[in-house]
Amino acid sequence: MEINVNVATDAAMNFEYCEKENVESVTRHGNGHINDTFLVKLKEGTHKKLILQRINHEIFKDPEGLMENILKVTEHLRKKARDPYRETLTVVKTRDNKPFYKDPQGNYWRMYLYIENAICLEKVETPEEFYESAVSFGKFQSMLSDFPAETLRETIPDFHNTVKRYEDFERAVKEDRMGRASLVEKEIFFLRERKEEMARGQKMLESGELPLRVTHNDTKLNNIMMDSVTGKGICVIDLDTVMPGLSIYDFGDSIRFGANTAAEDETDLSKVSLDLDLFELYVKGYIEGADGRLTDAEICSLPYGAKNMTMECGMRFLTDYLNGDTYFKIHRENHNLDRARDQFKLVCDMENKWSQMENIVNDRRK
Ligand code: ADP
Ligand code: GN1
Ligand code: MG
Repeated sequence: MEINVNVATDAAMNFEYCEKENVESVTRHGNGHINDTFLVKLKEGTHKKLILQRINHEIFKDPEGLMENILKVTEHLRKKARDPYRETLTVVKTRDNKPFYKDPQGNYWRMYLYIENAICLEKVETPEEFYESAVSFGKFQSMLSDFPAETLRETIPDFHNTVKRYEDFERAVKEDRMGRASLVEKEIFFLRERKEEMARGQKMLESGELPLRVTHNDTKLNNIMMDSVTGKGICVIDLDTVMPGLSIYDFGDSIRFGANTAAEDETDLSKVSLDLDLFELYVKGYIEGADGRLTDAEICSLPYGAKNMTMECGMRFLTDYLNGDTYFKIHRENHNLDRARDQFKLVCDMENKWSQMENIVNDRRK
């Protein structure tokens, strides 16, 4: 359901700083697949720009718990930041001092201070930017290494449990609600062939080979704000999915999105491949940013994290295509199928470059 700007404007009026006569404009903002984001501009005051978001409560079933997580995590990060209002998100409260507003239709809204003089990149423009994003996500990992993970709610249970994701996929094939399964036999076969391999991460977690960490779980390049002058990574945003998880998956999701030579939904698959130079830079930045917190087993499993996140994401897009495009926002017919094919092409390219990926990572082990 597309949210109307007028509904967003009414919601904005419930937050601090947003008296009716002071609001200049409310406009749609950003490119996310899940929430609805708006930029609120004010006529006067210290904070002239604010970010207003409708939390997608079909997907995040416990928006109150989610906001509690975000408050806890941002408080923790704020204590470690040099410039707390730029280096971490600041939740703007409602006038009755709540971290969200629930409108009469049942929509949940939250507001953040706008981070000024910073940009979000949809694709890698220079290798340095990608390196910077790696350092930021690595630091995020290390800054939260002393955070009590057990106090966090699981905002989407089994979010990167690839075994569960595989079961969802097989269910979608079986139900075939839209009659689309026969159109994607090749893609279904592709995933079935890789079922065992996809379960490996979960097994390494259960056996204790890989530790449970506080992770971001959506480490796309566009979830980092970069300083528009220095190009340095300043703030990790989009904290809805911060919960316990695997560090190799945070690493992997960044590679999936940022080291792809094409966009996530490119239809010309000849353009899709893994950029090994960017992969190498990200390995370097992530390990440096994590500042000694990653175990040897985690470092060794980074290539697997990249491949498995790409496979899982492709599988989620394909599942959504089979289910009738109910989860990810789509902007054209077959958009989810295009995205899935793109991810599977990237997986194939990683398989071709596997020994090079392993060598790059091995060179960084102590
Ligand atoms: P989604 O979950 O839909 O991806 P995000 O929280 O990532 O939502 O926000 C979408 C976009 O809004 C971001 O890519 C960024 O451009 C912008 N944005 C979000 N929070 C802020 C902020 N505090 N300051 C400035 N821009 C922001
Ligand atoms: C979604 O909201 P956005 O666009 O940052 C999704 C991620 C996927 C990503 C694919 C909560 O992220 O898991 O990797 O799309 N977020 C959720 O682009 O499912
Ligand atoms: Mg985002």
